Amino acid sequence: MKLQTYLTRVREDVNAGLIKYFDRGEPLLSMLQESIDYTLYSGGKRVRPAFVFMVGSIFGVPKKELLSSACAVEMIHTASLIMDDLPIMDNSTLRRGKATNHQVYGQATALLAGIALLCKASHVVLEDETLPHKKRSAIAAQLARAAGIDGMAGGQFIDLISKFQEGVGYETLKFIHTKKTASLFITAGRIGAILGNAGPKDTSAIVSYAEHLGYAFQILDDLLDIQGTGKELGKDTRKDKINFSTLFGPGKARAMVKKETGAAIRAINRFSGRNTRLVELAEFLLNRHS
Ligand code: GRG
Repeated sequence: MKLQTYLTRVREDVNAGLIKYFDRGEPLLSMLQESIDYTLYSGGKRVRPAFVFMVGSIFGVPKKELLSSACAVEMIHTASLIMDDLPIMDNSTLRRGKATNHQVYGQATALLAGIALLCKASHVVLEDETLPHKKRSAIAAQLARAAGIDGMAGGQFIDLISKFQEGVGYETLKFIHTKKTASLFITAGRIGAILGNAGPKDTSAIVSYAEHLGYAFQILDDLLDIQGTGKELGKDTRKDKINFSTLFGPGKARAMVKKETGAAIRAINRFSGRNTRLVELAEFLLNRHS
């Protein structure tokens, strides 16, 4: 099966899961649910859930045991996009070619949609009856770590304050990218490894792949931001932000993306024969335009 077909199937499975996990039975909450669904179903690539499925399949985990985690990482990702776009953060008006959540539903509803998604992520895993309790709590701990101060919230904080600081360089950017973006990829990979009862060496190989991939992903995201148009990307472009491309130039940033993608692929050599999808995913992300 071609990667594009695989990703379409992941999107269908994840969309079905996301429908199932929200109750939608309370009319008083319909606007909050609408705000959640607005961003949840606005055309994301679903690469993080795809990564959960890919890692799970390396270790032979049945699809039904991966679904709650795949949906959970997408919920956290969606929450982070809604919050990232808020006026107090990046103040964006466009996301995936549509008005941002707060532009449509207002800031308070958008914030609550983000919080609800964030909490729902661990909720669905902790109540997943296909999984033993020990795995449920191990996965919930990973999700909480990815979202919190050790991950996305911490990375976003440094990203925001670095705009007002002198001398932001390579190390700070690496910190921001690893925390803000790679964390959720690392967690998605770790979860696949937990579900697959992977040993320490296999888990570190997956973590290393995810770290390099997530790092490359953010460098390219920023590069597309300065090179692409808002129309191509479907979001506001921010040419004033400090990142690899603005600091070292687009050529060096592109070279860095290639180098990190190569390192990601090398990290999973040990799964030779079972790693084709992960190699395809890394190459797909390297060649993406949005
Ligand atoms: C709510 C977990 C949480 C954290 C709060 C706002 C915030 C702190 C962190 C922001 C993190 C963030 C938005 C990082 C950028 C990651 C990134 C490059 C996103 C784009 O991912 P794609 O291209 O998006 O996969 P699609 O649209 O395909 O889903």
